Amino acid sequence: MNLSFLSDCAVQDLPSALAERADHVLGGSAIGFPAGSGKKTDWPLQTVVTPLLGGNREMMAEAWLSDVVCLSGEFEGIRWRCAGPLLFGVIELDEADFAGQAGSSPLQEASAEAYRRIFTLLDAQQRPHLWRVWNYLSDINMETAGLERYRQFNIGRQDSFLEFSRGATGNVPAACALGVAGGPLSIAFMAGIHPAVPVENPRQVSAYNYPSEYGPRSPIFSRAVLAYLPAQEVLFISGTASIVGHQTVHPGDLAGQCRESLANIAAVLAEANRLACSDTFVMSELSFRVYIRHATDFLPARNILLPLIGTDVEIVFVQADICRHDLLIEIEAFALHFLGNR
Ligand code: 3EB
Repeated sequence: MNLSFLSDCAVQDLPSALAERADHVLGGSAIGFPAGSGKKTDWPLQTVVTPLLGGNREMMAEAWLSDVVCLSGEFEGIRWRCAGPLLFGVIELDEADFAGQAGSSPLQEASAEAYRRIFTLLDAQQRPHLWRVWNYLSDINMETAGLERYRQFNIGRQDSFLEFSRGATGNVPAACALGVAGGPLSIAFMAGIHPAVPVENPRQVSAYNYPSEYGPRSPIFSRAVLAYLPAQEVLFISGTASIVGHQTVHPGDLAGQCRESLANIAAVLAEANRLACSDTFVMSELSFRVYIRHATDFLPARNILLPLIGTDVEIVFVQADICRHDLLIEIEAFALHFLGNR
């Protein structure tokens, strides 16, 4: 089974881009503001309702494609598809459906429940290893009942990892966690039969070891993972920000944060290349998604990033809130290599 990626496609072009291969679509994401009816796909599609920056379109979509026909299913609100060793799914939970209790907010409960359902599905489908997770929630920096919502999410996420006896350190997926204006807790995930190889950043404390000043429970993600299909190596680089050690650096300085985020990606890339089996991964071949807190920072951020990354690269710019109030930008990336006959 081989994986491919359909990048940055105008949503209205999606049906024709995927014509004849709709049963080969593992899943995908659409970012922007849905125009008109918002037709439902029959494959898992994560819809992220937040402004796209810089394009002339309201919404764009990306999709993961398999060269074999996918199997589809639905489980406790998760829409999923499977192809070969891979499973991709999307779950959306409305916080209003969770009561919350003393010491546990509705968001914390929704987060724990979402991961519980994901782990239950992955175990049942025998693709237990999470490779990559995309988390979106509303008002991520808002404090309710004395705790920032991102920190509430982290409690729920960690609770479920522990409940399912999944380590909360070391072998954990690549991820991102961003804030959008409203809507449900939305989590997309890719998982496999085989565990991914975690990659950390020597310039940063591992997120799962952050000290308690960033919240009562640590975030659970690896800085990157290398994951394997029979003939391919996939590199997922997690959301990467202007953090050195465990501290935010260059607060209030967009240019500084852009450069530091890229220095972190370069460091993760070097670590990944130490472990990788295929040809060296280089910055200019990556597909990037850049999250920018203030839409007005788009042009200056692009003008700083493009000369450093390369002008002929795939980059989608999106407005989203970053999980620390002092972070202005976060960058994630991935690449897909064929394995040689070594
Ligand atoms: C950081 O390095 C920035 O909670 O899943 C990046 C990637 C960040 C993933 C997550 C958070 C997450 O801490 C924030």
